[in-house]
Amino acid sequence: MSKSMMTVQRHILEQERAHPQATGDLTGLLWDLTIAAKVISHQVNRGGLADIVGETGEANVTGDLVRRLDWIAQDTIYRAMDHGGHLCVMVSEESPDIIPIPAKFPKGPYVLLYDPLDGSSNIEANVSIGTIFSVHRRISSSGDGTLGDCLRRGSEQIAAGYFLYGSSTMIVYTTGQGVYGFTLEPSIGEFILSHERILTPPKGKYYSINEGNVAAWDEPTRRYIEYLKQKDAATGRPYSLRYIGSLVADFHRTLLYGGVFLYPADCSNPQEPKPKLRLLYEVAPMAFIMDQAGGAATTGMQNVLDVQPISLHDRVPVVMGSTQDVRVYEKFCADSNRDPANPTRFK
Ligand code: AHM
Ligand code: MG
Repeated sequence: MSKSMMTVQRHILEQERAHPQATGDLTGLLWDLTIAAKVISHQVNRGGLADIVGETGEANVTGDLVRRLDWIAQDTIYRAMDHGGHLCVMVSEESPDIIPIPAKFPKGPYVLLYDPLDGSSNIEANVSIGTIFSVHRRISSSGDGTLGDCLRRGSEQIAAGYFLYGSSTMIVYTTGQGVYGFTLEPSIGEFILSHERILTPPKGKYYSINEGNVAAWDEPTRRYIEYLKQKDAATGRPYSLRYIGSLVADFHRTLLYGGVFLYPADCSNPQEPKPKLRLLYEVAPMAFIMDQAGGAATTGMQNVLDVQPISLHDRVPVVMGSTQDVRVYEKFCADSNRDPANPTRFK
């Protein structure tokens, strides 16, 4: 098969073959996920037509309004993943607790953590949204997966990726052997390799942040963004701002073009900084992908991949993208009075 016609299924299989001890479970679970994503993509594309857009009125675990497409995405992934025998437990943004595998189905060696439809506040404006996933190998020995199987550092991830429902539908994923992107060819319903071995430029020209929150930023973030607005020595121009407000879309652009994506904590009350993005199924998988593409991801004081979650829906500040740009941000933080013992707290 020529490279231009490499399907994601074939690619996942070939990546797993590089590990002679592999059981096929990871391949199976990623295949199942691509099927769920095709269903979600179909529903998202119909968003403006079908009566599926709008709020259900219920609040999800993190207090957001659950939109009907979120619920459809959640249900689609759950039903695609619960019976394959590859998983022992799941975690979703839409569910407060761990999601067990039903007793009637076999349990497998992996844990799946996911955000079924991130960026859903953009749905009605036809803006790109996405599904984010993270895979860990279980640490419990057998039977039902446990909370301990889920509360893991990003550095332990076996695989991570996202589906982007944009002008085309894509999957970008890594199993720790580089980052690859595949675009859905709707006429045949297959994801075809379109982005071979993605590498983020070491330094970028763009920054991506919700600048409306400037009054709530911590001081190093404020100084860093001011710095990016000065004339850059390499280009003779300041960095340009690009912000969609949809993590998968903002991350995807940053991954391909370089630069930095930032979501700092809200420090309106400096005693109680409030990050927004969730570690386990939003930030950690993106950090793994960025790392595999040669970029970096930091909380300001710590590599995102080293952060130990305390609970399922923990949130962390994050700055990720081109390594040189992230290192400069870290320098701004190191020069400030942040408490290194607790990177989400500020003195
Ligand atoms: P969600 O999980 O409720 O969709 O929220 C996460 C989204 C991200 O996609 C995006 O990066 C961020 O929230 C945008 O937040 P803001 O509107 O505060 O800029
Ligand atoms: Mg989300």
